[in-house]
Formats: sequence, structure tokens, C-alpha cells
Amino acid sequence: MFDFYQVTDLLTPEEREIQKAARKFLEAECLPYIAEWWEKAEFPTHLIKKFGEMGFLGPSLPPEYGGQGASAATYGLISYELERIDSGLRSFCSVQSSLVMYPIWAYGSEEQKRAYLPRLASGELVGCFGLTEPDGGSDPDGNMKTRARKDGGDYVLSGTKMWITNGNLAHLAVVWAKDEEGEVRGFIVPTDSKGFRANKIQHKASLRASVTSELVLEEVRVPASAMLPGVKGLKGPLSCLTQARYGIAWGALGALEAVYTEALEFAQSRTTFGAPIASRQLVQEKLVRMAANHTKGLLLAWRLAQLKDAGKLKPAQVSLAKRDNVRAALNGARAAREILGGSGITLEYHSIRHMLNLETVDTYEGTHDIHTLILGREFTGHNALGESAKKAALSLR
Ligand code: TGC
Ligand code: FAD
Repeated sequence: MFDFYQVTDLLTPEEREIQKAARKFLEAECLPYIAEWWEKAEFPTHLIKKFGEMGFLGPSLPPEYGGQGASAATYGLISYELERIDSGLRSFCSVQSSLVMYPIWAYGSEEQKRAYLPRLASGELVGCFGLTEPDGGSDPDGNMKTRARKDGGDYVLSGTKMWITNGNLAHLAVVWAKDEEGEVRGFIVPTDSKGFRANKIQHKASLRASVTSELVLEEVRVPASAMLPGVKGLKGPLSCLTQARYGIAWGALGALEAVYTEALEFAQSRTTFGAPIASRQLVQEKLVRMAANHTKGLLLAWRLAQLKDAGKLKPAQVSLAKRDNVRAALNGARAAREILGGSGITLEYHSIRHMLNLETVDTYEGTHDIHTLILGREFTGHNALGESAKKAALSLR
């Protein structure tokens, strides 16, 4: 691992071992094939159960529910190693761990936890998380049109979710919908329910080794016991996003390490005008920027891990790390692609694939600008996001 400030010295021996094992596994099972999967727009479904065996799915959950009670740093390091190969692999595990297993664990009934968590941890079941809708994802409250109508002992769900990772792979979807009181509630919806449809989104130029879908729910009937009883309101889905964004703050640095290493190796061996391009000031400036951003980002991520384990993590702190680490990785990937010259546009090298993937990572889980505005609100006390969300929600009631 590229680690200029010896952050790995601050990890426990167990955390270091888990990272080493994850790297070895991913280098053997994924690195040689990832460009082909990406080009063919395929997710490697044959690896899902192996991810489970490796402990990549819900590692922080207690062992009684299939997890390992792992530290926050362990979850971060797994995300780092996955995204060092491809953001799509990390996305799969982020959704399963933080957006499906976490809400069931944090807000589910005991029956829901026992029915789903161990099978999600082993990879026997795959889940997806439906919050975003076609009218816009940044304002999930104001734009939420999906409704849950009570009908006897059931709920009937209607609406459309957009850009849903794992949608066509999933056995169950955690769907966020407004009930008749206008409260946001979470539902565990089996994807073979009558009226449920997942349509795979085609022609993506980013995150191609990940499945992204539209979910259509037409009068989908689920028993009242499918609702997550432990939370209502937007803080339900937003608290899941905090978990996933935390992992992304680590993951993006994995991608940054991959493009930095590739650009450095290329620059050492590429000779122009009688000397390696690594000896040129303009090239060194790009490499130094990548290495410096990686170093600062890793310190942010490591400190976040400490705060998370201590139960002191604030969502705005996660916003800062997600925002800055992802943008640093995206800019680093663009610079690496440039250092590689013409070779940089082919999938034989990894930088352009990371660069295109990171366009998505910069957008999902809160766009770069939305995190800027969350931080602006935190620091100044003024809300520059706009007040439309609550007003629009009220007008729909
Ligand atoms: P706001 O008034 O700020 O908050 C409503 C309630 O939620 C609480 N809250 C949070 N709780 C936990 N974690 C967070 N990050 C939280 N942010 C807010 C807040 O305290 C409040 O609680 P209460 O008790 O007072 O009701 O709500 P708002 O409508 O003003 O929200 C604006 C904003 C910008 C914060 C929010 O809507 C937002 O984050 N927008 C971005 C949406 C987003 O990130 N969507 C992601 C969809 S999932 C996805 O992209 C998965 S990709 C996965 C992959 O493939 O890896
Ligand atoms: P919009 O919200 O319409 O925003 C458009 C632009 O306007 C952005 O640049 C934004 O920054 C800007 N903007 C918005 N509001 C403001 C403001 N107040 N001030 C200034 N600028 C503003 N969602 C899920 O629920 N589950 C998933 O699994 C999932 N996976 C995804 C996978 C992929 C590949 C992608 C691309 C997206 C995924 N998403 C998922 C959706 C993702 O979270 C949204 O795309 C994201 O939140 C932005 O929403 P939007 O695309 O509707 O853009």
C-alpha cells in the first residue's frame, strides 16, 4: 500500500492482515479480468459468495448476524482494496453492507434481522437500496413520489426508483417511500413480488462493471411486517448514506493509489528528449499532487475510523472526507491518464477506467456540490441548499 505517513503503523496487526488478504485475493481473482468485465458491462456474479467468504459483506455487524464485529478501519480497508481494483466492485459491497444490511440491522425487527442478515453476509442473497427517483436525487425528500398505502394488514407500494446499484441482481430491495402521513418509511421488498420490475440501465460510460437499474413498483403488496419498524423520516435513509459515504472516503484512495502507481511506473520507463519523463518538472508536479492528496486523504480516513468506533462521528465530517477524497482521486486519475499519453486512452491501462468510474463516485452518495453545501450549512449556519424539499413534500400531502 502506498502509505507515505505510515498510517498503517496505526492499525492493529489484525487490520493489517485483513487488508493483506483482501489485496492478495483481489489481485488474483479480479485484477486480471476487470478490464474485460468493464468493457462487456458485466458484474462478476460468480464472486459474490467468495466476497461473503472473504468477509467483505457486512464485516462490522456482530457475528450472530453473520458479521465479524470488525472495526471501522477494517471496513474502510476492505473498501480501499476493492476500489483499488474498480469502483464497481466496491459499490457492490458498499450497497450490500451499508445500504441493505445496515438499515436491517439498525432499524429492523428481530425476525427481519434473523431472516436476512446471515444470508446477505454469505452472499446467498443480494440486496439493493432504492432512494433516488427520476425527478432528482439530491433532494430525496422533495422529489419522493413513491407512496406506501396501508391496506388492511398490508402496504401497497407504487413509484419508480432510478440509478439503483445491484437492481437487477437483487433478491430484495430496501425501498424508501412516503406513507399516508407523508413520513418516509423503509420497506424490505422481495424483488419477485408481483408488480416489481427492474430495468437494467444500458450504455453507461462509467461504472460499467456494476449493475445499475431502474426499479418500477406497480401496486406492490407487502405485509406490514416488511416495514422497518425502527425509523421514520429522512434520517432513516440518510443515516445509511453516512455509513456508505464513510466507506467511499476510504475506497476512493484505493483508486488513487492505483492510478498514482501506474503513472509513476510509466513515467520512469517512458523516455522523451533523452530522459525519462519522470525527470521532468511538469510530470513530477502531477505525481506529487497525487501522492500528497493520497497522504492527506488517508489521514482523514483513519481519523474518521477512530471517531466512528468511538461513536463520535458527525455526518458533516463524513461529507468532507467523501467530497475531498473522491475529487482528489478523480483529479489524480485525470492526471495519470495524461501522463500515460496516448496509451492512457486504452483499457490496457487502468487509469481511464478509474477516471470514468470516479465521475459516478463524485456524483452518487451526494454530489460534490451537495457536500459543499452540507458543509457550508455546518460552518455558517446558513442553508444554501434551498428550502424546497420540505415545502414540496408538504404540498404533495
Ligand atoms: P435535513 O433537514 O438536512 O435532514 C433530515 C433529517 O435527517 C438527518 N440527517 C442525517 N442523519 C444521518 N446521516 C446524515 N448524513 C444526515 N443528514 C441529515 C437530520 O438530522 C434530520 O433529522 P431530524 O431528526 O431533524 O428529522 O434534510 P434535507 O432535506 O435538508 O436534506 C438535504 C441533504 C442534502 C442533506 C440530503 O438530502 C442529501 O444528502 N442529499 C444527497 C442525497 C444522496 O446522497 N443520495 C444518495 C442515494 S444512494 C446512492 O447514491 C448509492 S450509490 C451506492 C454505490 O453504488 O456505492
Ligand atoms: P440532481 O439531484 O438532479 O442534480 C443535478 C445537478 O444539480 C448536480 O450537479 C447537483 O450537484 C446540482 N444541484 C442539485 N441541487 C442543488 C442545489 N441546491 N444547489 C446547487 N446545485 C445543486 N441512488 C440510490 O438511491 N441507490 C443506488 O444504489 C444508487 N446508485 C447509483 C449508481 C450510479 C451509477 C449512479 C450514477 C447513481 C446512483 N444513485 C443511486 C443515484 C445518485 O445518488 C444520484 O445520481 C445523486 O444523488 C444525484 O442525483 P441526480 O442524478 O438526480 O442529480
